Amino acid sequence: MFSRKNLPHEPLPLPDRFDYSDDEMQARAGDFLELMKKRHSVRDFSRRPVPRAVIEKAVATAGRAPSGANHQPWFFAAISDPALKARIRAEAEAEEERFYAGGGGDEWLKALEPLGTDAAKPHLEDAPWLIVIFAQRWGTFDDGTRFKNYYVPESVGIATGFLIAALHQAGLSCLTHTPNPMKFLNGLLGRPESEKPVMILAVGHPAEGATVPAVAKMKKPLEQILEVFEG
Ligand code: IYR
Repeated sequence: MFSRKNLPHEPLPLPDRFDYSDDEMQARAGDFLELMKKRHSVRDFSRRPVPRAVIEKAVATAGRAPSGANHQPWFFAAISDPALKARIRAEAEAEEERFYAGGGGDEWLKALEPLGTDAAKPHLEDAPWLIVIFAQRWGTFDDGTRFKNYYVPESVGIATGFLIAALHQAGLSCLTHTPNPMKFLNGLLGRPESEKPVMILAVGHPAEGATVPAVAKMKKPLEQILEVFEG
């Protein structure tokens, strides 16, 4: 996509513009908050399939996120192939077993107690889609030479937020999953050394009887996450 040739700065008129009244803005902000309040991380997935086109739209949404120097330092691998999901599960569970056997350290394991998680990750096969998110630590020009990316974790984090919101808007649930280390995903998915796997997102419909841990409902109140310095 990028070439060594200099791209001049070319200002274009803002292509899209919204012009809501203050009341409309208030209503829309409230509607979106209500929608996002209904997002819950789900650990038990139904095997109901999800059309590929929905996943493609959600990933396209993620690709609209802002990024450092607009380098878009992300790559997504979407997997519905059962054999590949099974291999990812096996590798992830092997890492998780080490983690839960003590590798994670006492403090971390204690912090996870309220979530009720353990090394078993059946969702990696039950969920119809796994989306693996890679961060591109550096990019490569058309001529094969490297260029730097900037604010990579921030950019990929924002894109992942867009992705999760887009999946939720489509009526799907997901679980962010981060086996540690995740290097095995480069091998399984044929991704280059320049890319660091940052997360596996299991995506689908919740299973009948899916639960959420009570602790997940405890969100910090606005007063604890916002201080306003009004003029
Ligand atoms: N990767 C492990 C452990 C884990 C870590 C955090 I931080 C969580 O919020 C949840 C789990 C696992 O997926 O079980």
